[in-house]
Amino acid sequence: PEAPSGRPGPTAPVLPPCPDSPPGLVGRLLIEFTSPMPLERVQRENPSVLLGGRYTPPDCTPAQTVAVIIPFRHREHHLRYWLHYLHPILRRQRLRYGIYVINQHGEDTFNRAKLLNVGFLEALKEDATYNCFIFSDVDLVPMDDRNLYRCGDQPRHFAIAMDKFGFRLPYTGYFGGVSGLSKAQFLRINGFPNEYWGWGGEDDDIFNRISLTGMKISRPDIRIGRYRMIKHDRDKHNEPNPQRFTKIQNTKLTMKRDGIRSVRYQVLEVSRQPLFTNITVDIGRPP
Ligand code: UDH
Ligand code: NGS
Repeated sequence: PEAPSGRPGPTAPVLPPCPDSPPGLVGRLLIEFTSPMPLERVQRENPSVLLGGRYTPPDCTPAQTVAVIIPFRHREHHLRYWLHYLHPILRRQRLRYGIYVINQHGEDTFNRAKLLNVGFLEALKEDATYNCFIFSDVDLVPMDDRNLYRCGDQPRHFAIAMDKFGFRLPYTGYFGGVSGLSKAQFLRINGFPNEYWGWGGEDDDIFNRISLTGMKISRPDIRIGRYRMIKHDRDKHNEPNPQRFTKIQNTKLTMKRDGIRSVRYQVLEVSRQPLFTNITVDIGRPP
């Protein structure tokens, strides 16, 4: 029913805007990857997450809608830890969000940045209101819930103090691991490159795109941007790409033709799981 004012009545209360600093954050977290993490347990412990890994705060209206995009192949046990740790954190951060796992079909060479482009487009097909995109590796878990997974007026780099780098940036222009761009920022750089097959360089190309369009990376405090990475061996079919060094020299030329406006792929399956949406995609193979 509608109230006389024309606003929604008592059955649809208008919630206040979510606060800039969410109450109930706990700060530094204990993160470990030793005890096994069955998916059934993670599902049981996150009953407020809706099908497909969607969540909306019950007590306030968030300013943004956040799509979390995870590039993926054969990392099921990492994903279980990621979901176990991240869902409660994102809830405490009072985010309206959805989790999209972009699963590369087949055994051809892995292509992280192209999968992230697919995630951007497919998330928007699911919900056109997404206006903030967080791109996260599946093996990175923040150690502090004050590292807010939101977008700002500049592209954001979240994973700035990883355990494997001694809790420092490995180099000033590092933009790997976990990053976030608003929809407008992402479109302004023509998205991410599609032509980095195998390991390395694609994050540096993204950094170049951001710099070349006159934007600046924003980062959290070094004490807050801490991460644990799940230790793992090198994956099959993701060998270091020997072309990466020359490619990152040419971003200025290639970013106009290679990006979100030119990405070609075929979605094979969209499966809404209790804690995430799994999108299996054929992205082709290197030329
Ligand atoms: N990814 C997959 N499956 C793969 C390859 C990559 O899911 O087969 C995803 C995953 O989200 C991963 C991300 O892409 O977190 C980045 O790839 P990566 O984890 O291979 O990159 P990283 O730098 O490791 O973490 C490189 C190999 C390190 C070997 C270390 C040996 N001790
Ligand atoms: C740089 C890579 C990046 C990579 C970073 C950290 O050298 O893609 O190392 O790598 N750039 C090039 O290869 C051009 S890591 O230590 O995580 O394996 O993200």
